[in-house]
Amino acid sequence: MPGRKNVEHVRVIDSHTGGEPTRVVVSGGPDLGTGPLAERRDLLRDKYDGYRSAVVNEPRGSDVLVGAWLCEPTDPSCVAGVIFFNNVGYLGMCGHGTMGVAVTLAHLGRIGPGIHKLETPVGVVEFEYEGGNRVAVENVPSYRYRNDIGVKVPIGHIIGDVAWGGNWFFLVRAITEPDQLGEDIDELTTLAWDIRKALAKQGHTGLKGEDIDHIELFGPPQSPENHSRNFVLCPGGAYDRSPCGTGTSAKLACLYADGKLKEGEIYRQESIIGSVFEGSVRVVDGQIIPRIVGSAYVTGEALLILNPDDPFRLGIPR
Ligand code: PYC
Repeated sequence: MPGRKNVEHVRVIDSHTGGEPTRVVVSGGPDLGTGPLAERRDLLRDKYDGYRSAVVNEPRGSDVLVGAWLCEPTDPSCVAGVIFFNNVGYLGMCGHGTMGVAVTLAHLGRIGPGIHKLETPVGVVEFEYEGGNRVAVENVPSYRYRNDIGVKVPIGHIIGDVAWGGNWFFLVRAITEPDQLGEDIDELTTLAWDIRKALAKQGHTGLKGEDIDHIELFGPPQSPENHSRNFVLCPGGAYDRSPCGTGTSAKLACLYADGKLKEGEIYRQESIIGSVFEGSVRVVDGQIIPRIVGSAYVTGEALLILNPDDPFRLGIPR
C-alpha cells in the first residue's frame, strides 16, 4: 500500500480536570534528546511543531485540548519531564494539565499515592497524588508583576493586574459594571480578547517582554462555599473549563500581595462551568509557592495514526 511503511503511531491517554481536557503523549513522535526541558521544548517547537498540531488540533483534537509530552527528566528525582502545549503553541506550566499527568501516570502504574516531582521547561513542580482522582500541585513561584494597569476596551475602562503563575495573566479587578460576570461564553470571550489586544497595543508585557496571553475575569461564585468564579481565556481562543491552575496561582499571588490572603488560608476558585480548585500559598525565602488541589479523571486511551497519505496528518493549523 502506498506510504504504508511510513505510517507513524503516537500513543496518548486523555483525561479531564474540572472539565478541561489533557492529552498526554506517552510514546511515539520525534526523539527530543536528553537536554534541558526548555531546550527540548524549543526543539519540538522549531523542528517538529507538526506533531503538536497533529496531537491537539482538529481532526483528532479541538481548540480546548491541552497536550502534555512526557519525556525522560534530566533531574533523577523527578518522576517524568513534561512539555505542555495547546492549539497554537507551548505553555510554560499547566496546573490542570499537571493533575491530568498525575492521574495518567497512576493509570499507567508509574506512580502510587505520595509526593512526586515533575520537570517542566519553567522549573520543577511537585505534586501530591492522593490516590483515586485527587491531586495537589505545588506550582512554580508566582508573583504579581504590575498592579492597577488600565486598558481601554469597547465596553469601557478595565483595571487589572499582571501576574505570573507559570504563564502570564492579566487579572481583571474592576470593569464598568463591577461584580457582573455574565454566563454568555461568547460575550466573555469577546471581552477577554478585546482586553488581550488592548494590552498588546498599549505595550504591556510580562517581565521579559512576553505576551500576556491569558486573561482572567472574576465574578461572585454560584456556590456560597467558594470565594469567586472565574473565566479564563487561553492563548488559542478557547476558555478554560477548569478554574485554571496557573491562573488560580496568579490570583493567589495577587491576593497575598494585597494582604487579602494569609499563608495556609484556603481560597476556593470556581470555574465558569462550576468546577473548583482549592488554593493556598506558602512563602519560602520570600517567594510565593501556590498549592492547587483538584480532581482529574482518565477518559480514554488511543493510538493516533499519522498516515503520510493523509493531507491533514499534522492537523488543521490554527
Ligand atoms: O490549568 O494552568 C492551567 C491551564 C493553563 C491553560 C489551560 N489550563
